[in-house]
Amino acid sequence: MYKKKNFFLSIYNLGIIKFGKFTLKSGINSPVYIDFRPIASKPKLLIELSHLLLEIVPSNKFELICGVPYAALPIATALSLITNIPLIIKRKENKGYGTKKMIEGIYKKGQNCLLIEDVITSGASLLKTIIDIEKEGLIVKNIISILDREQGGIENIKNIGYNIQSLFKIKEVINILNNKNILDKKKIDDLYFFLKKRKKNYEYKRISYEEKKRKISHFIGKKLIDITLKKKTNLIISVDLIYSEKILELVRLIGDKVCGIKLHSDIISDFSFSFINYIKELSIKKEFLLLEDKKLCDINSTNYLQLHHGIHKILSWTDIITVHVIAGEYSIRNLNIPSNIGLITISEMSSIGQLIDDNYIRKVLNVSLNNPKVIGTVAQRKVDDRLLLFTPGIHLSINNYTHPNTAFRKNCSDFIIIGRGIYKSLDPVKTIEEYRNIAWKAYESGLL
Ligand code: 5BU
Repeated sequence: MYKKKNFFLSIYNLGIIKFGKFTLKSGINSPVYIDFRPIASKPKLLIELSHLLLEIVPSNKFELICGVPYAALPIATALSLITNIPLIIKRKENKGYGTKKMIEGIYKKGQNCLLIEDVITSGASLLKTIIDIEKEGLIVKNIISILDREQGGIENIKNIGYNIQSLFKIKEVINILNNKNILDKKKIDDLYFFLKKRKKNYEYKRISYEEKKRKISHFIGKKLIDITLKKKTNLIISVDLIYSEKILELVRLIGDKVCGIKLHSDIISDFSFSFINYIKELSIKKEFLLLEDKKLCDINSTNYLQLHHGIHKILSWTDIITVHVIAGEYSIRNLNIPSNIGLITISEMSSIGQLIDDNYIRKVLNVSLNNPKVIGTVAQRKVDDRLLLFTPGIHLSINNYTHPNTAFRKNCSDFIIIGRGIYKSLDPVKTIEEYRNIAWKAYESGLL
């Protein structure tokens, strides 16, 4: 214990804990930020840390070592050097060329790999590493995190069957600092308040539609929320059918239960403006908005032409249009979009193997927040509360899809987009009622 305490005080002096207001990778605000990277520059402390880790899991219990990138890499390297046990490296993203391997180094299927994480919060980054390591046929028998923020990450990882231990717990290190009179009372109170407030299993407290309506400024975003609250539905159905009569048939059946109907107008084989008149009429009668999933992605002048010309004339009927902003913020400026039409940017896609990374997402969120035409974004994670969050890739029973509970409670989504789950259902009316109940309850329980 003495060794541990002294070690902690030495690393604390390197500035690994900062107090203030921080937004964590997961989107939540925290009064404390912990960063183990400075230890990389202190070889003696790395060695000391390695010995402490070996007291938790001795070297005869593993054949390989891997650190969750990036902060745990030097720690894992030090452990490898003092034990002479080989290191493997997990990439954050694959190179996109060559072998496309996520794990680098020399290893054989069936080998037992010790995983090191620096700080565990929800366990999400750790889980990504576990998945990539297991894909290579390796076995993860033991995981050590240096510090547990006591926000449910350890339980999350244990719940899915892994043996994980932590060198320090946040409350333990607060005590160490407190006993040395290093922290003032306010900092300690803020920290305890924060730790108490965060729910178990790391589900965020989401904000209500009413509060969100106050945060956003675009008319069409507010209208979508009004419809949602009035009809008590946060479902947008993607009617990806290729004949207009089939689309209308389904929309007549389910229009009452949705806040939006999403179309890909360019897949409709018999697209016509009489179809548009019918669906527009339905959208007024049954009160839902129309979304055209155009995914504009070109330079500004081409985006302009695609919006204002061509056979679909989407600006003449849609309420919302989706856009990729890969061409940058100017690609969606001055497009002469009427004030009653909103844009939804695409920050992240739902497909397995999508090429978007964290940096790109951050940049899209910035572009979105700085363009008054943008009402929200598509993503598979929590984003800024000033944007409406739309989540596709939803299904109640298919594994690769996201469940509405995850979308609303964990990711704080505002609307889920469902396609095949409804239009391929043998009884779409019954199925949509099921989705609607589950999704509404998931939204409401996220508020608690
Ligand atoms: P599904 O049948 O529920 O998988 O249909 C989802 C719809 O949402 C479909 O029209 C896609 O084009 C659309 N989509 C998506 O699935 N994932 C994304 O990331 C984006 C759009 Br953006």
